[in-house]
Amino acid sequence: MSELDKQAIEILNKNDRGGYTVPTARLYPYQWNWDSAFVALGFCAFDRQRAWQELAFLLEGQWHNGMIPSIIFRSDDPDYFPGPSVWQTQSACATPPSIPSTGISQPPVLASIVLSMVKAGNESDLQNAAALFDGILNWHRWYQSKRLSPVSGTVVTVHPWETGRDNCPDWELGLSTMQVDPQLEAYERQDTKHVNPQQRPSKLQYDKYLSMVKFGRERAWEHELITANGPFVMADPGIHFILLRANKDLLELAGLLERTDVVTEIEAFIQQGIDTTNYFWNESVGAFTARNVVNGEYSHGVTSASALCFYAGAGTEAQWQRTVENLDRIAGRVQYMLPSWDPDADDFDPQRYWCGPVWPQMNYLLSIGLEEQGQSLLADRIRQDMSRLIQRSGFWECFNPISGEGCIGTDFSWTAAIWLAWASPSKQEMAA
Ligand code: 9WN
Repeated sequence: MSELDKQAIEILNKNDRGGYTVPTARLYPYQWNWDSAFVALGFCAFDRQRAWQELAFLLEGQWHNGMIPSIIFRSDDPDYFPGPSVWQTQSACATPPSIPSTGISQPPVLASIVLSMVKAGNESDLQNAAALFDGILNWHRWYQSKRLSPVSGTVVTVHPWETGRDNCPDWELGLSTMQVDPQLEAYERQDTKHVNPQQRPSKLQYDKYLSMVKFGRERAWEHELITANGPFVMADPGIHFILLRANKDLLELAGLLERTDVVTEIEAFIQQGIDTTNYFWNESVGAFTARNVVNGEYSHGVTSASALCFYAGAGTEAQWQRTVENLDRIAGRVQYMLPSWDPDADDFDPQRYWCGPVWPQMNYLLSIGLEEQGQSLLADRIRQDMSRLIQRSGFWECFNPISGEGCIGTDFSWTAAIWLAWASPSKQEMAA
């Protein structure tokens, strides 16, 4: 075990709050949805029971309608804004969730991570997966019903925070067709007190994020209503491809668990995902990009989510070919792959959050997909670059793709987990 392997284990143990793990102390003091799924992969390297416990705690936050929220508020921590008193799920919802939370979700990587834990495990892992199966299926049902737009025919998102790629320039399209709520209450941000404000979203972006929260709260968090009439409705290739892959993996899991009763239903979800993939194809960019469902407008750059088409196994040969050409172009512009936003776009910023930095959990998903679809050179580069970034700078939230410096949060859980599960050279030797 290397020194960095030990450090990664220490970080996960340090961020453990007794059954669930915070992404990093102070800046993000709660349980986050997709963070926890990646964290479980990391725990698998040294404590499989703890890994399953992380996921069981995540499911505790599930709503009656199936949604697993983006953040579960087991306490009210003054270090984070907006906390439970802003989301008001307990007072606003007709049937409140058992634990206070946000009223939105996050990318559904859970089914895929559970499947990979089962494949690498034994009979007891299968039993743990069986206990989570219906919860995960109900979450996917929520996407396929409450987040399905009749306008685009795709699953959509109603808040940039729901995409996990919070202030990617993709979302400027949807932000530009909405107004800040004139009755928005005064508020005080906490994030900019913990980290460099230059690396975080702007004040105007926050005003709009909070206007969306106000809209949802005032509609009692009725998700169908928010999807139909919300101030921000966009189609995200990230959620689309992750959900499509998750449905395929859930189907495989159903097979392993002999759940024949749900096979036809999950197959229909997969077909729906395949049939709507073309909605995201942006011919002028040569990649799958986000779209504003309100007016059909396409985003103008290649993102790390664009390249998740390989992970989902979706798109045509020609679309994949053009995507690879774009990835090769980007590889020539940066030292470390894959930046979250196109380095040739005007609004590229290598230090600012989702406007450029490389994100460990994205590299993990991207590399799996590229490898599966025969793009080994790109898959290896993305994995080696992640490994080099952590060896150079440590366990940061994300990294500057040009200088390799770490950005935003330190001692970050998903970075430690991705290291242990996939990027560490000792892990790579074992896999070889
Ligand atoms: C809002 C926790 C989360 C990640 C997201 C990342 C960031 C939160 C924030 O941190 O979002 O959910 O306050 O900026 O964008 O992907 O899950 O690590």
